[in-house]
Amino acid sequence: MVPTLDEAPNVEPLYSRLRASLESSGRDCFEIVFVDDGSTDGTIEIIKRLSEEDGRVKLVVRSGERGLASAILRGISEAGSSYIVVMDADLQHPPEKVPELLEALEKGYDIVVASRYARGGGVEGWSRLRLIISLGASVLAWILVPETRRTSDPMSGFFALNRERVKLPQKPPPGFKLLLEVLRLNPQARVAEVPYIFGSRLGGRSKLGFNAIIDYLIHLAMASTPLRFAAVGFTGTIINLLVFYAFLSFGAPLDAAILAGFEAGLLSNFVLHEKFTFSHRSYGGSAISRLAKYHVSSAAGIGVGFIVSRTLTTVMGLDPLLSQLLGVIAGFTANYLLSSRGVWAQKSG
Ligand SMILES: Nc1nc2c(ncn2[C@@H]2O[C@H](COP(=O)(O)OP(=O)(O)OP(=O)(O)O)[C@@H](O)[C@H]2O)c(=O)[nH]1
Ligand SMILES: [Mg+2]
Repeated sequence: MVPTLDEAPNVEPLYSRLRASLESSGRDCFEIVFVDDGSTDGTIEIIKRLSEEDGRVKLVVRSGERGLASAILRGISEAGSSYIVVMDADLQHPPEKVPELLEALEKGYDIVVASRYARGGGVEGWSRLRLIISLGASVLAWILVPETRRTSDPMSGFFALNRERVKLPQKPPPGFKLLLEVLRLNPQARVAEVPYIFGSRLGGRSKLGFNAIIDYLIHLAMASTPLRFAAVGFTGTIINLLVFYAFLSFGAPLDAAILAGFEAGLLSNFVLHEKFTFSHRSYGGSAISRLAKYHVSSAAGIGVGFIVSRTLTTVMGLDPLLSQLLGVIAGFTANYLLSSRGVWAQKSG
């Protein structure tokens, strides 16, 4: 499937090369779905003509809707087959690589990423600034969205997937990077890579602007399981303090107020982790057993935080406030790792 927006000089050469590459690999039975968001440069007319000449070319024109990720989702839903390849119209994604992507799907991989950063891949004609931005964006994804670590190029716009085995987002993520969302939603998926050289645009002009960077950062923040975990922890702390204060105001003993505050924060965190933080995973066991385990991981977090804070102050002579802060970070990390790998661990297979 190919999203298009003002790509008039490119669609015909793309069609010819794609067709030649598929046919010479022995694949006659395919469909090329173009999703256009109201091009005004004649793109639509060219694709219409191609579709009249070749029944395997299909055109969807959306009006009133825009956005690359949602256009791709629409294209996938319009396509008739289980094996889907997503690629740009401007020939930066070489059509000659498509058979390799399909072969990997045929071998049983669920997601195949055409990667600029795998051995043998690369980019052509990029300025130093664009290289730095792309590298920075990859590093951020690696840190914030661990599910992307299965590929060297989670921001690729050139990828293939088996629609029967891959869960797609209900709503399009903000911005350009649908693959990142697909990787996040399918932590169990088998991922393969095919290296390629990202060429220069054949014709037309780029739609990638500054807004794409902002959209990407918003997307990363929303897609990041550790950040979600931290945000939920923050709400839990507020609930803890509110319940603690309410208990004290009603004359409860201090110990009871402390424990009630912790338990209320923990329960609310638990519900939010189930419904929000880890909602994209399929995890095992009963809710009761997860709740019990979450008590253990939270207690372990407090224990680790206590030991770190205490050690830094007493043994290393660090400022107590700084030690306590580092203790909080260590405790948070311990709780996150135990929760993510124990309580809500993704079931394999
Ligand atoms: N349907 C649709 N297609 C879009 C939209 N924005 C971009 N595209 C298409 O998505 C593909 C990628 O856009 P590009 O502008 O080439 O982005 P890029 O490859 O990251 O940037 P360049 O290297 O500058 O070309 C192209 O085929 C565009 O025509 C959109 O809002 N709707
Ligand atoms: Mg491009």
